[in-house]
Amino acid sequence: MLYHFVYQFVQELSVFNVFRYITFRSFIGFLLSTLIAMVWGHFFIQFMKQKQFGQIVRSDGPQSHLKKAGTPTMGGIFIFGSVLLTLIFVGNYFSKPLWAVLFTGVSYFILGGIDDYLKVLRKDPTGVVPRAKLAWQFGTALLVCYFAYSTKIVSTELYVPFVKGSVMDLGIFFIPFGAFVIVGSSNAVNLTDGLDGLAIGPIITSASSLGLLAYVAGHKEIAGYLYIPYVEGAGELTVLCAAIIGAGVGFLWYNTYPAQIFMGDAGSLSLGGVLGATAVFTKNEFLFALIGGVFVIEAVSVILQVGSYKIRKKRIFKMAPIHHHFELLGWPEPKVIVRFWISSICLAILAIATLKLR
Ligand code: 57M
Repeated sequence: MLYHFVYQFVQELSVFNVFRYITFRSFIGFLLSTLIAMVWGHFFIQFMKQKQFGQIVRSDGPQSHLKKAGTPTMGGIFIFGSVLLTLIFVGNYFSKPLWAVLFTGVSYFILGGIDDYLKVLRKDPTGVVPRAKLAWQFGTALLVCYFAYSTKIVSTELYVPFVKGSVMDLGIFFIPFGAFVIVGSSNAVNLTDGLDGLAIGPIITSASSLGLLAYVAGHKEIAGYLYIPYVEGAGELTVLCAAIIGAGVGFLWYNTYPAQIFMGDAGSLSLGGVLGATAVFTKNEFLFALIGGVFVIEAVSVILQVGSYKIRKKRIFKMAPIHHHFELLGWPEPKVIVRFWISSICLAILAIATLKLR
C-alpha cells in the first residue's frame, strides 16, 4: 500500500522515492514483520493457553516429548498473518510472481489450519486424511504452475547449479515438475517441524538465500551478468522473503527450546509451500534442494526408513525423521536443533556461492 500510495507523491517529495526500492521495502518489511509477530505471538500464546488449545503428543515418539503435551500450537496463524499484514503495507501488488506465491501460501495455510483445527480443537488425531491433503496440495501447485506456464512468467528451461545456461527445456512437463517441488517442499518442512525451532531455523536461512536469488533474478542487468534467467517481478519475492525472515524471528522468540508455541501444520505447510513456489518462480528448483538441504535430508530419512522396513522389515535409523534418530542417540534436543541450524547456514552460503561458480 505504501508503495502505491506514497509513490504518487514522489514528484512533490523526492524522499518518498526510496519506497520504490526493493532493498528499502525489504528492510522495512523485515522490521515490521518481526514486530508484528512478536506482539501478536505474545497475545496468541496467552489466548491458546486460556482456551487450552494444546498439542496432543503421540505416545510412540521419543519419551522426552511427552512433557510437551498441551503446548499451544497453530502458531502459523500469526507467522503467516504477520507476513500478509507486512506485505499489505510494503508490497508492490503489480508483481505476478508475488501473487502466485502468495496464492500457494494462503491455500496451504487454509489446509494446514483445517488439519490443526481437527487435531487440536476436535481432538481428532488423524486430522485431514493424507490422501485429501496431497490432493489439495497437488491441486494448488498444478494450478499455480499452469498459471506460470500459460502466462510465460517463467521459462520452462531447467537450470542446475554450477552450469552456465539451461540444461534442458521441460516444455509442458514444467507444470508437474514445478508442482512436485512445491508439494515436496511443503511436506519436507512439515516433517522437519518436530523439535523446538528445528523448522523455523532452516526456513529463515532458506528465505534469506531465496530472497537474495529473487533480487538478482528480478534485476535484468545483474541476471545477465550472472548468466541466470531474468524473471520479471521476481524482485518482489525478496520483500516477501524479508517478511518471512522477520515473522520467523518473531516466532522463534517463543518457539526456541523449551517452546511456548508450535507452528502447527498452518505454519509448516504454508511456509514450505511458499519456499517451494519461490524456488520455482526464481528458476532455482535444483539449487533449492541445496538451500533446503536439511528439509531434503529429513524427508529422505523417512522415505529410506519406510522403504527399508517394508522391504527388509528392518529400520535404518533408530527413528525417522532423522532428528529423532539423534535424540535417541542421546543428543540433548538443543544440540540436535543448533547442529541442524549450523548445517542449514552452511548450505545457504554454499548455494549463494554457486552464483559465481558457473
Ligand atoms: C509432522 N509433527 C510432529 C506440531 C508442529 C510418515 C511419518 C514420518 C509421519 C511423521 C509425522 O507424523 N509427521 C507430522 C511432524 C509434532 O509436531 C506437531 O506437528 C506440527 C508440524 N506439522 O507444529 O504442532 C510433534 O513434534 C514435536 N515438536 C516439538 N517442537 C516444535 O517446535 O517438539 C514440534 C514442533 C509435537 C512435538 O512433540 O507433538 C511429530 O513428530 O509428529 N511421523 C513422525 O514424525 C513419527 N515418526 C515415525 O513414526 N517414524 C517411523 C516411520 C513412520 C518412519 C519409524 O521411524 O519407524 C515421529 N513423531 C511422533 N511420534 N510424534 C515419531 C513418533
